[in-house]
Amino acid sequence: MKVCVVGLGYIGLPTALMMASHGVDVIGVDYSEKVVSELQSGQLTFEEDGLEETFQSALDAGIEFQKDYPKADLYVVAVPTPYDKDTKKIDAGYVVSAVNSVLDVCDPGAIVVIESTISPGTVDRYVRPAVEDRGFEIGRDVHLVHAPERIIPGNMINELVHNNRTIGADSDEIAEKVKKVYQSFCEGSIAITDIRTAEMTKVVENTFRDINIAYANELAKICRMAGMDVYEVIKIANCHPRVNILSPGPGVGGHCISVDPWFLVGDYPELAHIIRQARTINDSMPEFVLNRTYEIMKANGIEDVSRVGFYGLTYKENVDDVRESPTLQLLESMERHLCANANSVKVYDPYIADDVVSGQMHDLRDFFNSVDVVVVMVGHDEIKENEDLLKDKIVLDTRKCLSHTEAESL
Ligand code: SAJ
Repeated sequence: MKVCVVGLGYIGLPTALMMASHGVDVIGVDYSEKVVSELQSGQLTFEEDGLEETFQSALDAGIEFQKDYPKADLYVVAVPTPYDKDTKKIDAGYVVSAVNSVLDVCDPGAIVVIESTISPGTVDRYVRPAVEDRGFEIGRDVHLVHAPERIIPGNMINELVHNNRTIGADSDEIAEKVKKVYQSFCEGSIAITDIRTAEMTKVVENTFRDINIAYANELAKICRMAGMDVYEVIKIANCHPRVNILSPGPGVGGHCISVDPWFLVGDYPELAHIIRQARTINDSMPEFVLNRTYEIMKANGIEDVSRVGFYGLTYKENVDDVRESPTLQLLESMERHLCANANSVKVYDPYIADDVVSGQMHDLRDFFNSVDVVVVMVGHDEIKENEDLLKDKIVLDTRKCLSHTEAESL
C-alpha cells in the first residue's frame, strides 16, 4: 500500500517518518518549497526527542518528499486547522483544499484519512459537500476517515508508538484497512467508530485537560487568598485513589488545548458552561502572574520594570512553539498597562533564536545579570540545570519547577 502524508509539520512529519521506518511505502507532501527542500537534503525542520533517529531510518527505507500530490492508496492529511478567535469556529480551508488536491490525482477507491484536529461536524459540514460538489461518490470513488492525532509535543515519537488511537470511518471495512496501516508502528489499541464520534472524542479529550488545569489554576488563586501552598494541597489531594489534579501555571498555550474547547463553546453556546468558564480561568492566568510580579516588585521596593526579566517564551517546556504562549499574552497585557515602558522589560528563551518580542536577549548569563527579578514562565531543562545562577535573584517560579527554596510561587 502506498501512503501519502500531506502536511509535514509537527504531526505529519513524525507520522510519515514513523510509517516509513516501519516498512510502509511513504511519500511526504508539503506546499512549502523550503520544508520540502530541507527534508530532501536530510535536514529536519524542527527538534523533537528521537526524531533524528526516526528520520534516518525513514531515509534509509526510501521515504520521499515533494510538493506535488502523487497517486497513492491512502492519504493522511495533517494540515493546520486555524480558528476564528471571534466566532470560535474552525477554518477548515486547509483541510478542504488538501482533500481537493487529493481528488485531482487519486484513483477510484482511495482513502483520505484526516488527522488534523477538527471541530465536531467538520467532515459533514465542509468535507463531504466539497467532495460531492466535485462529482465524487463518497464510499465508492473515495473514502473519508478521521483518525485524530493524540501525540504530545516533547514526547511525540514515544507516544506515536504507545498511545491508543481512534479511527472514525463510514464503514468497518475501510476502518480495518486504515487500522492495518497504523498498526505498522502503533502498539496501542485502536478503537473504531464513526467519523462524528471520532471528531467529538478528540475535542473532548483536550477539553478535559483544559478543565482540569483550570481547576488547578482556580485553586492556586484560592490558596493564595487563603495563605496556603496550592502545591502541597494538590500533592496531598492527589494521594486519593480517584483524584488527579493537574498543575497550576501561567496559562494554557499551544494550538490544541487552548483552542479546541472553543469549538464546543462556539457550536453549543447555551450548553457549554464549564467549558467556557475553564477557558476564561486559564486565559486569566497571564494577568494573574503579572499582578504577582507587580506585588513582588513592590514588596522589594523595585519600581523599574527594566529590572524584571521573563524566562521562557514558548507555550511549554523544551519545545520551540510560541503559539498562544502565556508569556506573549502577559507581555501584551503589560504593554497595555505600561505603554512604552513595557518595552524595557527583558525576555529570554533558549529555544527562540529570532527576536519575536522587544527586549529579547539571547544569552542566559547576560539575561540574568541584567535583572533583579526573574519570572520563570517556562520550566525548560536549561533553567533547572542553571539554578545556581539565580541565587542572588528575586524569583517568581510560576511552574514550581525549581528547587530554589526562596522562590515565590503563584
Ligand atoms: N499545562 C499546565 N498545567 C499542566 C499541564 C499543562 O498549565 O498540568 C499547560 C502547558 O504548560 C501548556 C498547555 O497547558 O501551556 C498545554 O500543554 P500540554 O502539555 O497539556 O498539551 P499540548 O497542547 O502540548 O498537547 C495536547 C495533548 N492533549 C492531551 O493531553 C489531552 C496531546 O495529547 C494532543 O495530541 C495535543 O494537545 C493536540 O495536538 O491536540
